[in-house]
Amino acid sequence: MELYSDIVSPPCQNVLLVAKKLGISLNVKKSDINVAADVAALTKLNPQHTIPTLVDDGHVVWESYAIALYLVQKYDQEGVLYPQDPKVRSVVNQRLFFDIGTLYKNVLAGIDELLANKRVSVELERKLQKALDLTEKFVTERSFIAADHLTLADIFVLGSITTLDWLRYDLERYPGIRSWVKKVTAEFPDYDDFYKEIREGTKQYIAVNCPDLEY
Ligand SMILES: N[C@@H](CCC(=O)N[C@@H](CS)C(=O)NCC(=O)O)C(=O)O
Repeated sequence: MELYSDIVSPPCQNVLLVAKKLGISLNVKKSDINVAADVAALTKLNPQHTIPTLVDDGHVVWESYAIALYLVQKYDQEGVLYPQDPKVRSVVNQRLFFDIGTLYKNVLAGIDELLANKRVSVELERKLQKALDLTEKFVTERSFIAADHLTLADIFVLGSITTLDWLRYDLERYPGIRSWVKKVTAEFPDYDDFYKEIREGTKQYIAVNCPDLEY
C-alpha cells in the first residue's frame, strides 16, 4: 500500500501512527503540496489533491479519518483500535467527530489567523479554550480518551494537540491532557523519533513557507 504523505501534515501523522499501531508497513511517497509536480501526480489519484491519500492495489482512499477506518476494518479484526461494542464505538466516534469538527478545526483556524494576521483573535482563542476544556474532561473521565485502552480517537486527538506547537500553545492549565499525552505516546516505542521528525519537518516547512512564524 502506498501512502502519499508529508510528515508536516497532521492528518498524515495520524494515519502513520494508526499504521504503526496496526503493524502495517506503508510505502510512503513523499508529497509536497507546494510542489506543482507532486500536486499534479496526486490529482490524478485524488481530485481533492489532499494528503494523506492511500492506494491499496489500485483502490484509492483519502480523508485521514476514512483511511484510518479502512485500515482498521482491514487489519484490526479484533477491534482494538476501533472497538466492536456499539457503546464503546460510539464514544470513539463522538471523539473523532469532535476532533474533526471542533478541536482540530479550531487549531487549524488558529494557525490560519496567525499566518494571516500574526495573531490569534480573542474569539478564536475562546473557541480553542472551550475545545481544550472539553478535551481535558474527556481524557480524565477514562484511562484513555474513549475507552480503557488506546483507540483511534487517542491518535487523532493527539495529532491536534501536537499541532498546537504551531501556536506555541501553553498547556500548563491542562494537567489531564499533559499526562494523557505521555500515556498515549508511550504506546509507540519509537514516538520520540517520530516527534523529532515532525518537529524537524515542520521547522523546515515554516522556514520556507512562513518565515515570519516562530516555531
Ligand atoms: N480532512 C482532510 C484534510 C486533508 C488536508 O487538507 N491536507 C492538507 C495538508 S495538511 C492538504 O493536502 N492540502 C493540499 C490541498 O488542499 O490542496 C483529512 O483529514 O485528510
